[in-house]
Amino acid sequence: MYLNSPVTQFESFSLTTEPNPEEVEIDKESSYELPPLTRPSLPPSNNGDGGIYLAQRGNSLAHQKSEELQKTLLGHRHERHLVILQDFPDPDALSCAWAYQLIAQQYDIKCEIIYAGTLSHQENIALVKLTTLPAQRWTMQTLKNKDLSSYQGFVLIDNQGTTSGLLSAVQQAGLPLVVLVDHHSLQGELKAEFVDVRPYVRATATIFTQYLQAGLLGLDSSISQHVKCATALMHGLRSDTNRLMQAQEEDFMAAAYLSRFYDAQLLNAILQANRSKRVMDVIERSLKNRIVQNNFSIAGVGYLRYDDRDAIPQAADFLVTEENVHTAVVYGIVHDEDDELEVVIGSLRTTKLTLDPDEFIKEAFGQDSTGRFFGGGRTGAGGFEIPMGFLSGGNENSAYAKMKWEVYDAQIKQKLLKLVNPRDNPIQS
Ligand SMILES: [Mn+2]
Repeated sequence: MYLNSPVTQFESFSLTTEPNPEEVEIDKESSYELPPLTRPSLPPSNNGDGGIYLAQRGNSLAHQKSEELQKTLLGHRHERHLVILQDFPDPDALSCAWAYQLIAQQYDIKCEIIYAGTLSHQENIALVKLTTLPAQRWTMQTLKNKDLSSYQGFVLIDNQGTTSGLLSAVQQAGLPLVVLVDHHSLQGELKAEFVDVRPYVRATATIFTQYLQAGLLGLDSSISQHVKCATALMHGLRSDTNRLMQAQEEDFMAAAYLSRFYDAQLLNAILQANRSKRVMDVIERSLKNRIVQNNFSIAGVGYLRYDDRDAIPQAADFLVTEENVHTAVVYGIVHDEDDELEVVIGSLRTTKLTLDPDEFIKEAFGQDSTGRFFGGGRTGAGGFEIPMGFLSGGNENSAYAKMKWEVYDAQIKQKLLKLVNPRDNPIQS
């Protein structure tokens, strides 16, 4: 039925230009000018091809969500919001937060983009520097000096709070979650006024590009900030889709749209950022220490500095390229010298379509005493973080530090190998 009447179906979902009585009322009240949302252009013809219908369905969801987001933003005009990213933000998160900030600006909503950890990957540092992307690091010390009551809400982008050390502080301060946009699998119950979680979309940048395309922000190539933001989104989209190799139709459509605005030279400059020697050393350790079983490559890399944390996913990216390997897991103990904090951090990369990283990591490591999972994932990639609590620090004695690493290394390997080689499970045998 849909196939026979795709246009009608499509129309009924698309954003209408006819005034919605509710919106008109808001308009009159405040004389606020609504940025017009564009009507999606219809494909020239339809010969009953299911593919076109599918593309339209994705498109109409994007329009429906854009309209909902616009209404939410209208309800929060003149407010101040915190946009919280994962502790170690990646290009997808950073670029989308920026796009969100530019969208929200039109409603006089001031957004501060914050993260608790650090920018570790050389490309992320280059991205932020070269585009002057407005993200700030908020440490626990920063939090203490901030008056959270001056904000009216917070926003989560490309995460659901499980990978941010800032979530508990804003929740304790009573700030409501206004907007949640992500493409990771649903991590649990989070009440937000606006929710757009689409685990089948490969990058949050695809979702945000669809918002832009729907008219939430009219990109203009003569505005340098717009060009830089489009470049950042292109980088986010590419990096979450393994340089578009895992991209699907929606992601390609988003990339095509961004291609009208992005600066190819700037993107090239971001991608040219070199790895530090310390990152190279971590990759070397991962190569040396890896064990390969049943097409899984597993490597513990020992201790690494907080600033080099991103060497772990980079090592996993590398290990998964080996012949006969479909999944790589790399982990190490990340040490934060300032806070004497230690945490086990790991990354998973897979090219196996039937392996769900989110399920795999949850199954391997389970939950902590409060029911929170130690990690999760999205298509092709996942990560985990295991706090070391009482065992943190005290590494002046190198023999002790070595012993500690060996215990964690053995424990993690054991948990992973139970899934990799179910027969090795001592409980079952
Ligand atoms: Mn992402």
